[in-house]
Amino acid sequence: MSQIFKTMAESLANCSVENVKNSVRKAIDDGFSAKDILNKGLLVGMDEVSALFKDGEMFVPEVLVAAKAMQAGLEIIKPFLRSDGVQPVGRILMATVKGDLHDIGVKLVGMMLEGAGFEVVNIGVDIPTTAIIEKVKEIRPDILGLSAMLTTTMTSMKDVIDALKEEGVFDNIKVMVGGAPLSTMYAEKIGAHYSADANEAVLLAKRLAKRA
Ligand code: B12
Repeated sequence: MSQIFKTMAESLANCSVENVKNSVRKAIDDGFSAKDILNKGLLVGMDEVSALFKDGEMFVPEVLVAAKAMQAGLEIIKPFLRSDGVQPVGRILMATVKGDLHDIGVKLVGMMLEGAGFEVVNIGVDIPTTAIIEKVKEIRPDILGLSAMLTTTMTSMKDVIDALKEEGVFDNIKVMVGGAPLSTMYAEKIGAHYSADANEAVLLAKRLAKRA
């Protein structure tokens, strides 16, 4: 692996926002692709953060700074993930469900979808079911993307789908779900489509929007 990606991943795990930004900028200047910066640098660093958090070697305040560093890195590569001047291939509304504050993954998925030509409207984290339904009615997206990272919040996805059915809008929309505790089985059970990561999410969205 190139030294620059090693530095990037280490800086992320060390919670150094400035060093992450500098190494991402350097990698761009050195001609590395946004895809490589993401897959070989930033996501490797985030995996390390996840492992340290899981093992109790890193705590919430540090993970928050690492998350800031990740988002700063993503912001720098965002323009390079986009294909400019393309007509939107579909509109996607994205939200992290009620009680859940995780947004790195859902933002990354949103960026990749934008790069694939979708119009993405992300309404943020900890979004109550009623607010999601209101927004669906307002902007009428082709796809609704829901994210949950906690076993305690993933159940809200079913509430959203039940509410879509009650409001009579479920048949006009496809629902895509993602997040660490989810699975194809759970998604199918609640009437949604699952993808494990941002790359798969793009393929799935294209399929759901009947563009692939
Ligand atoms: C960063 C992080 C945090 C940060 C979040 C900062 C932020 N702005 O997002 C902070 C510090 C706030 C946090 C808090 C907490 N966290 Co946390 N967190 C993480 C951590 C380490 C990394 C998550 C991450 O960003 N990964 C990187 C991104 C790129 O990956 P991703 O999120 O999985 O997203 C990808 C896919 O899931 C998918 N995807 C995601 N969303 C969507 C949506 C759609 C539509 C699609 C198609 C795909 C998709 O595509 C993404 C890109 O490839 C995970 C560990 C882990 N293994 O996931 C724990 C983890 C999720 N957290 C956990 C816990 C327990 C908590 C806290 C309860 C801790 C506490 N004691 O307070 C709180 C809860 C706060 C809350 N109410 O939400 C647990 C959850 C356990 C569980 N099964 O419920 C985990 C798994 C850690 C662990 N092993 O214990 N956390």
